[in-house]
Amino acid sequence: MTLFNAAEYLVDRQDGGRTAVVTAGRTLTYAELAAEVRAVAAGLRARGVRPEERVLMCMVDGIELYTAILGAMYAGAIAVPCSTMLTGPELRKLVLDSRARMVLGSRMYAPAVTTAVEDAPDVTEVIFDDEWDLIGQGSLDSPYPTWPDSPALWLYTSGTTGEPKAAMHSHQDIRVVAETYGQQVLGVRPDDRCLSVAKLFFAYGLGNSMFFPLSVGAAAVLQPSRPTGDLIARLTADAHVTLLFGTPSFWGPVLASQLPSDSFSTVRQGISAGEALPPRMYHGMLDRFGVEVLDGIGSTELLHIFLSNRPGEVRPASSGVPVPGYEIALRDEHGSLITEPGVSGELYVKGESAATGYWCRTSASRRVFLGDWTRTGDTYVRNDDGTYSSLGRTGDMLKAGGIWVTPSEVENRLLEHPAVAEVAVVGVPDEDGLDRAVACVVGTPGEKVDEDELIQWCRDGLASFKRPRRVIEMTDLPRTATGKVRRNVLREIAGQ
Ligand code: 3SK
Repeated sequence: MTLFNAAEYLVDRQDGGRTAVVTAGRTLTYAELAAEVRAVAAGLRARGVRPEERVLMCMVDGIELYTAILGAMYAGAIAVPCSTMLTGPELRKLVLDSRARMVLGSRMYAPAVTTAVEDAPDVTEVIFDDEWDLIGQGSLDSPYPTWPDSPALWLYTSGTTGEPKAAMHSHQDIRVVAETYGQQVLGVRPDDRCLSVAKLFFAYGLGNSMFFPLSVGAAAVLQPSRPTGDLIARLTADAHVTLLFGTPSFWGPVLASQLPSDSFSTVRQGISAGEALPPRMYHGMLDRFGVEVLDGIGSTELLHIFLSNRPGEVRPASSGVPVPGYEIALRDEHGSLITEPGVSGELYVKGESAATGYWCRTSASRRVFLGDWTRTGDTYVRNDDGTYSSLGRTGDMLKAGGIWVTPSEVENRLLEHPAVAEVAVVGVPDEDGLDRAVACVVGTPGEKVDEDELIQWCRDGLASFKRPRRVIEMTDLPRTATGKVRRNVLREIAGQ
């Protein structure tokens, strides 16, 4: 069988003199990156990590994490980058579940990492980034002879509720996403500089900052901190960023900020995923900053975006059309295919980058991975022009007076009000067990959130039954590590 190693594919095919990774402290050319990846691969091997064993990482975005992911894959091991936002006990679940052989950590996460590995039976060693000499020395001259289907990468996902489970990706999945969405939709090219607000432990961030740029000889710009609008704008200008990857929870505050209109003048394309991009944000970024933001939807299970708008052809309030190489279907609650536009159903996707399943979660795998098709758990509708629009997570819809209401429709109306910076609408049962729409609102700085006014605003702009019955003002919306609103938490808060 033909051999294929994704790390070799990413670091070894480019002109060695080109810039590959830019950080505040160091910049690496492709030749330097390849040497560091070979060194880490040799170090992991020398310390006993065998092919297909798991190397779990809880590390800040930077050159060590970058080379750890690539080095593990180069050595034939499985890279398991984990969220740095987890507590020690949460991280421990992933260490035990993955049966990681080695754990790599950033020193700043030492308390969580130490709790996580205590008495973990399979962990033989923990190495922090300030001990990098332990694995960053030798050189593994050729990659482990992996096949396209060999396991390369596990990414833990828990959706917005649920227990974490590892979606298992093989080496070929990485090439597939780079050559479909990365190259055919974004048209990533050697002179691009990619900056992602989503970190490397998230599938979205990994594609944005590693798979797409390295697949064509472009550069990734990494930054370790919380991605505020000011910081990202400064970095965009300093590093001449051309592709800027965000989420609605980033674009919203950028629009609420005082940033000057030329803040993103080097950016040729903005990209958004994680949640549907409200049209107000699409228009705001275009009108104020001249940045067209392409909205798309992906998933950890498919590794990256499979449904997306196209540059120059954006239909606001939609996730666009299937990415080349992917097929989309909508199915009703009985699994029957929906063929007419305007009828909502669960989004299914078929594509070569689908995970092989969840590690040791047979029943969850059987529910989600159905032969060639993967269930996304998102409710979508096909528009007359062939684009698809999100109606939210299946299960987040609410019934008001017996009629289905889509939270995003009410949220988009509320976002048009100047006092509303962020909002999530959830259904909360009243004393009779009937759903009542509650709007959880984060106010625009300097504006007053007035419950009656916002309810009236919805009455004026929507069918009256869709209006929220209550408005709760909050300082922040609870979000997952990947920026999705945790609606289950909001339902609890609103139900108290
Ligand atoms: O949430 C998304 O839309 C997404 C996009 C790319 C990769 C992974 C995910 C979950």
